[in-house]
Amino acid sequence: MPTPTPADKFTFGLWTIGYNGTDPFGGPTRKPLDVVHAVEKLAELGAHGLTFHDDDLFAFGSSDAERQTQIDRLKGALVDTGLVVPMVTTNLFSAPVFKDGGFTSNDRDVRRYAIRKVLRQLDLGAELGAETFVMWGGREGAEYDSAKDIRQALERYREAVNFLGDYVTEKGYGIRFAIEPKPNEPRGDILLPTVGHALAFIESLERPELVGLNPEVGHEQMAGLNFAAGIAQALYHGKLFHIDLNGQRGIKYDQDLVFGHGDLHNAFALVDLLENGGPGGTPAYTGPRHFDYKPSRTEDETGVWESASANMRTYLLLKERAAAFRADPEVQEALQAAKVAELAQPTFGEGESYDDFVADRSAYEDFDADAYLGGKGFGFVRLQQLATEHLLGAR
Ligand code: GLT
Ligand code: MN
Ligand code: MN
Repeated sequence: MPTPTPADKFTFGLWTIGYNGTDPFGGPTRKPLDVVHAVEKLAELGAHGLTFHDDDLFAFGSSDAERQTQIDRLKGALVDTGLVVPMVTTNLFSAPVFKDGGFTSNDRDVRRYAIRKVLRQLDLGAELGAETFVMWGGREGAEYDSAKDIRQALERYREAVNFLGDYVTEKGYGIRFAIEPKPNEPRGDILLPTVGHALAFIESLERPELVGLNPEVGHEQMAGLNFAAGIAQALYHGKLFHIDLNGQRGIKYDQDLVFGHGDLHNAFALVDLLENGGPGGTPAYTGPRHFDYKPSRTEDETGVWESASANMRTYLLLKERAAAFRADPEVQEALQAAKVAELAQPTFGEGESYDDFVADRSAYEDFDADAYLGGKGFGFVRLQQLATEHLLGAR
């Protein structure tokens, strides 16, 4: 069984292991988790870092002194354990003031307050050496179409993110922003619901280079989308700034299961992509492997730490399986037969002109399109079966 070490760059949200089991139908099933204990346990399990919302560390409405006490306690635990804080984020969704969102609330005073709350957390993130600031806009959305002018909401979102980009630039903070899409929950419909929506939005910003994505496995899967494929597109656009790993079983409420406890095939494809860069590549992503899961409310504290370990173990097992898949000569042969590498070949020849192309009889006149009826199969199913057998440890 592989053992996690800090070199694996596994990180956890304080709100994940700290989830007390509250859901819309019942209250807590676990007692509050202290941050110092959380850091010590994560270090013991081999994690690299901790991430947190302001309100995870010091309750909403804390005095400056209470806030500082908690920051100092966290700092002490980080020094004692060597854990780092590579990412922070702001809670703009729990307090009643954010019931219609933060950056895009219809209420202008709320929007101004939300941005001030973010600035405080950016200052703290910079102080702790965070490189990424996640923006999950769970309350940025609506239940009713006539209640929200979506175009103006996006304009206010832009205004906020542009302002934050100016802020970190002028302060000289080494922080980039990562937008986390989600289709719904808690709002009926959330703004920037998928990776694709967020990518388009980012291009509309004044400093698009400062803004990327923090896609979450379950959130794309809630929209019925292929997470590994979405990650590949985020990488293609240079926008995979951070990642939230977890598990989800189909299109339903956000489950936040342990990584791999959902669509295991897609988790295998994802780890293969992150670690091996897809066919014939090198690691495609070098940032933190961040787990954003919820230990099920059925678990006691022992179960919390077992589930934290399970995330890391599953990731490492999939990494081993992906390496074995890549190294298998039969897989290499199946990839060849499936022409996977041929897709890297440009469709047009170097310097080929429109006239050259039209004059190429092999492209059309002499091309045997009929050969594809009953012949020229790609063997993709065989390839998928080989992946399945590696995933099952049968090869
Ligand atoms: C919340 C949400 C997560 C986000 C967190 C960051 S908070 O728990 O469900 O997906 O990543 O704000
Ligand atoms: Mn989630
Ligand atoms: Mn998340």
